[in-house]
Amino acid sequence: MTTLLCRTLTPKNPHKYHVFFKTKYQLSRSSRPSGNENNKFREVILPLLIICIACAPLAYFLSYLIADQTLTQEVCRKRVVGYYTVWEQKKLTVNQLDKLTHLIFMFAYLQEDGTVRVNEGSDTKRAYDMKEIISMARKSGSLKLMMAVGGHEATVYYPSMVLDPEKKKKFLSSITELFEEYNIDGIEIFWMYVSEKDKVNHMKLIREVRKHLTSMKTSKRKTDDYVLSTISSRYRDYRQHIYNNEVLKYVDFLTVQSHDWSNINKHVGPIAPLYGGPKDSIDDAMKYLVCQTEQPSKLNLGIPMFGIQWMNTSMPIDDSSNQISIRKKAGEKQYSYFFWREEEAKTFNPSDVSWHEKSQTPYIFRNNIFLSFENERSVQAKANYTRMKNIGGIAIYAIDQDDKYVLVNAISSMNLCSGEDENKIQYDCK
Ligand SMILES: *[C@@H]1O[C@H](CO)[C@@H](O)[C@H](O)[C@H]1NC(C)=O
Ligand SMILES: CC(=O)N[C@H]1CO[C@H](CO)[C@@H](O)[C@@H]1O
Repeated sequence: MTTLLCRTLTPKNPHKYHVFFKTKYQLSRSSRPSGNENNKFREVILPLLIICIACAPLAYFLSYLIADQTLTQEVCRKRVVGYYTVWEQKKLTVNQLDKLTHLIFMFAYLQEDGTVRVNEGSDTKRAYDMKEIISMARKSGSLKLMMAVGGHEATVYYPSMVLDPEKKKKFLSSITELFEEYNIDGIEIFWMYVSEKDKVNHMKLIREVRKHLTSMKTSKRKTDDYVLSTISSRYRDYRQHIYNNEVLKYVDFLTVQSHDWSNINKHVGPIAPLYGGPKDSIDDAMKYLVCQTEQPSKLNLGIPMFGIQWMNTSMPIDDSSNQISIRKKAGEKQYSYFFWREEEAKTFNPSDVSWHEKSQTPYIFRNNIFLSFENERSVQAKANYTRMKNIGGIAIYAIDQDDKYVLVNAISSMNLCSGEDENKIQYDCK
């Protein structure tokens, strides 16, 4: 009962509690009670004070417990970004959107002539279906809707667009149209593999797009800034082709795409290894970016929701390279994608799943086929990493590839908040 009383008197924020308590204590001291007042002090206020003092640690502990449970990602502003594809079949649910801070529709494709558009037909339908569901989810929260501008082939179109003033004009005006057509809050420049020679142009483009968004905001009399983000590869060969410090001045966040198509056929091993390998693990890429920019709060750790299987492989995984060996015949397709929940329903036997300690990922090896994917344990390891290393958030690639939302739920059940200053560096950068 007394606990309850004190509990109800205790504001949730422990700091406020201290202020509250101190003020009351000082008040009763400074009023210097005498005579009747003194008796009243002894009979009423003092016992109450003692009770409160006695149960303060308990109340504090309780409020700490409760605060810890209700501490949403929003409180500490950690991002949970979900990509949503045009090519999968699965529909969005409002429930699923509750767990996200940003939803990124991919793709609004960059065309050869510089224009950007959502493809006619099923892509456009999917975009409008998404808008319908989003309108409900947005009423309850602060979900931001974005579109990824580019596509996996845009690696070719971006470099030619940035060099051609006509194409660039079309690019910027079709971005304005995207905002009008789909009522989005922002865009992501999805230029996957920036080459060394495009390094300056890439940075200038990001700067120009930010400028464009700012003037759009002014002309539309919006109060909130539009969101701008971009991506980087975890591979050393590519991540060095971005002026990260410059780019971070203009973007709200940058996602490290931990899976990487450019290397999928070359490197056979865990698709998104947290540790291990020579210089290309997620840990290595994150450390590189954090140490270079000193802005961990602007980075996201990307987590792939799809799995890959490689044929004709042989074990073991070499920890020093994070790779396994593969026999190749010219022209032979060596890999395919799968979704592990689907696969699990058909052929997975939980006892077949092994754990690779170094990369912190699960795998199955059978009949010389190596299957790499994410499960609850590996996504929790990545969420834990995000918190321990004070990274700004997580990006799920893509939410419609996670059949039963098992992994999305596993991620959102984790507390990503470190409680540290948002740009506190948790790496030894020397
Ligand atoms: C979380 O990360 C820390 C340090 O990075 C590690 O020591 C700890 O074992 C991790 N916990 C889990 C549950 O993965
Ligand atoms: C080079 C090699 O061994 N190729 C084999 C890879 O796996 C497929 C499917 O199991 C075989 O058909 C190939 O001969």
